[in-house]
Amino acid sequence: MANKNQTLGEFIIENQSAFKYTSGELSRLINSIRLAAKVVNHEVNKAGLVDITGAAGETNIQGEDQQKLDVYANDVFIQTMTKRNIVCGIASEEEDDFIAVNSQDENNQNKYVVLIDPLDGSSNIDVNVSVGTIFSIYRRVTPVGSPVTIEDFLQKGSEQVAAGYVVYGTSTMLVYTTGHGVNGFTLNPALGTFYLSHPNMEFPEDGNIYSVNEGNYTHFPQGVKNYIKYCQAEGEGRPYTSRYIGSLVSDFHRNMIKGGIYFYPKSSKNEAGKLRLLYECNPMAFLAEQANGKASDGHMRIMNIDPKELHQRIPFFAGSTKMVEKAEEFMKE
Ligand code: AHM
Ligand code: MG
Repeated sequence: MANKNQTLGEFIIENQSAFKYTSGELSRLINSIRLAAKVVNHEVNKAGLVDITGAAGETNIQGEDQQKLDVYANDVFIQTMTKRNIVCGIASEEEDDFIAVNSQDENNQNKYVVLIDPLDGSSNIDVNVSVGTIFSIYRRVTPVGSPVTIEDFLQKGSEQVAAGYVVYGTSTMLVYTTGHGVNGFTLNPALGTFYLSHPNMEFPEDGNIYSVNEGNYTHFPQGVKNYIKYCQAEGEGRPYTSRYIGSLVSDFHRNMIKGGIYFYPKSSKNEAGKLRLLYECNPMAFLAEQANGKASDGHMRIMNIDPKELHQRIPFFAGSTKMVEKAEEFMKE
């Protein structure tokens, strides 16, 4: 049972026995994500102070290479996981191809691959608006001791073993699931420790917040336009209120606490929407379902979609179950 004020470290140990495969490998992996998140958090917090938000490839006054924070976060997560030798493969939104981590070594018994969006919503960094990290963990499907292949990464979301996000916001939180509900931990920056602050997070079944980039309105399919008009019309609990940060993690996080729907539909500008199935939609869908919510592409369950390529994009609707179902009704028309 989740105790408030437990540290994330204590929580991981205590819940290890709840996993089907209890070699401790998944616990070590989540621990390394926790560590990398703290490093990235430290850097994100300094973003306004140092000249770190400059373009990648520039050199700062000390002669150090400047990195954009998204490049920095990518390096931190990849290095933390590869140096500790706890995964056999990593795919990142920032990398063209997946990275094999000693996967051909017979002594490498690591079973997990991680897919990660190291810094999502990075266009918000320069203006001090919250950003996030999203991660998704699968068991490899190819045999241990052989090189990882694309099949290990192109798995349906329903095969996820764990998923989560870090939101670098007014406070920094790590929220994750291993398929037994969703728990949220808040970082105490003075101690560098995450504490369980939000046990058993759940989307309210219904809500009154809709989050979409309405600047794309004229390019949306008719079903989406009609749904937006429905959100704005008088009715039971309506008009809804519109909230859009433009940072998926933050919009999703708020909607999970307050009740709402986030959607990034396809448009005449983006045939498949904008968000990536593997790095963004699947992990958020796993969290949504584990928190009693729902995630769909407007027609079908996100986690049932068979991925075709690493950087595949997909329309995305996620949030309070009744709201997502309502949006799907409009999409059918
Ligand atoms: P990114 O991975 O390039 O940061 O893009 C993903 C982000 C999401 O966090 C956010 O919800 C969306 O893009 C905002 O897009 P837009 O500016 O088109 O509304
Ligand atoms: Mg992203």
